[in-house]
Amino acid sequence: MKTMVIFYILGLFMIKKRIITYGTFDMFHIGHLKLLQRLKSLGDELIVGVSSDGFNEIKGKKVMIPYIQRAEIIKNIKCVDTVISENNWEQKIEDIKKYNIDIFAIGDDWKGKFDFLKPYCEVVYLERTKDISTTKLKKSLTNFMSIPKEDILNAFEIIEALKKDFE
Ligand code: C2G
Repeated sequence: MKTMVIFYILGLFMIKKRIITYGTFDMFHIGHLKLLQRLKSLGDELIVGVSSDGFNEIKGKKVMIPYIQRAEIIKNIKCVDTVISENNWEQKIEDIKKYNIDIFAIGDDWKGKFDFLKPYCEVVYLERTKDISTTKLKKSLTNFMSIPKEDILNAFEIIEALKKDFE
């Protein structure tokens, strides 16, 4: 019994390591997922600031998926514990204090940009996942959508004809 009480008290004092990150997470892809999973492996609790539509306008970023849906997607990622809205550049210090954050972490495309947070918590930059980005996805979609419908239909006809030749 005594041991159990000791363990219980110890558990109470067990310090939970809290991590925070921020991002747009538009057209959620494997790069986003791998980053969130690696972030969670740095500690116990992961808080994600999802950029609001208004903030993305400030960032000059055109977004396909509105905030409400991006936040819902991130909220339902297993390794994410809490989602907050990112509305401006200045809120990070307040968030770090408010959520008692141990680690601020983000992809290394932001390397050095958030070093000003070092007086408040550990700052970590993680390597991005190669060969995947929302920008690239948008470009391929635009290219695909720019192909005239007739050309696509013609291509299918040619493939159909070739298929018959091979049968
Ligand atoms: N990311 C990654 N690998 C990729 C693409 C993205 O690890 N192939 C990471 C980025 O480095 C970032 C996160 O996924 O940490 C979200 O990326 P974006 O949605 O592009 O976020 P961004 O618009 O850069 O917003 O205040 C900080 C900003 O909100 C960051």
